[in-house]
Amino acid sequence: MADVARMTDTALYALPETAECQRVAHWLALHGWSEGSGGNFSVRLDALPATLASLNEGEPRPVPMAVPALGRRHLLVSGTGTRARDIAEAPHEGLGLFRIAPDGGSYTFLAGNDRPTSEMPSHLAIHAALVETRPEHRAIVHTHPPRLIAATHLSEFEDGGRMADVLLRMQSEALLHLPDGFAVLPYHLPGSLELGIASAAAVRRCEVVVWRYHGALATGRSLDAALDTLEYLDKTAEIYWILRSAGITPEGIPAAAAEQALRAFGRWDRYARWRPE
Ligand code: 2HA
Ligand code: ZN
Repeated sequence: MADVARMTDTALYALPETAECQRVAHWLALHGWSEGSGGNFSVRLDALPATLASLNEGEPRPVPMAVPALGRRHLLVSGTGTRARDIAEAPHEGLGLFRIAPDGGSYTFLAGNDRPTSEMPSHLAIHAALVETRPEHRAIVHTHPPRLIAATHLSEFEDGGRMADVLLRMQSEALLHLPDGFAVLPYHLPGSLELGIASAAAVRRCEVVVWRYHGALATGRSLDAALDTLEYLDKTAEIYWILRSAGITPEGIPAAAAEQALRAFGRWDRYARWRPE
């Protein structure tokens, strides 16, 4: 038994995605965004090495909403109650590997930590939406960047489109990286299916979803890419609060300059689709 467990851990360690999880968990902790056991992440794997693919599966666990788009696929998921800083050091203890049933109605545990994140409903719903809308996005990072969360408390940002426009016009690179803007969801119960359904609908339109009074999530080709995106966005919130703390209400990049930059990079149409009047 101990030998099987050791072999499984070794196979889990050998996955390139595990190294990615370690790297990103380390940075989430360093940023101070994933405090304690806050935040979670997952990567979708379409194929597994034989050592992992042939493992005995645990009992099927029903999913709160069927996700047929994920049938037969695998998710490497951070575990509930796990710390990012611990996953960085001992990924086999914090990460779990799960297989979705062919009909998308349940999943089974394969290896690692058998208790997935409390936000599993969101991860499942979002991955299902990604398979249909941009299958190259295999990763989801959810974390709690404080400057961004603080901005969701402002009554002037009750309109999420306005919040996205004001923040993204704090810095040219952020605007160019996120021409689709970001969605801001009303407050939902953490871990709820409602939060998952609303998030999955939002990721069909853009790569970042801000959960009001809670945190943010990004999708990406890799966990590193999703973290990059959150870093670009967090930088805008940092600039915004530096100025507000100095008593200045920033006007942001002038509209004409923003348009010029977006047109120069062929991204104007994507921004024009959602920007507030
Ligand atoms: O994992 O961040 O949203 C703890 C959370 C729940
Ligand atoms: Zn959270």
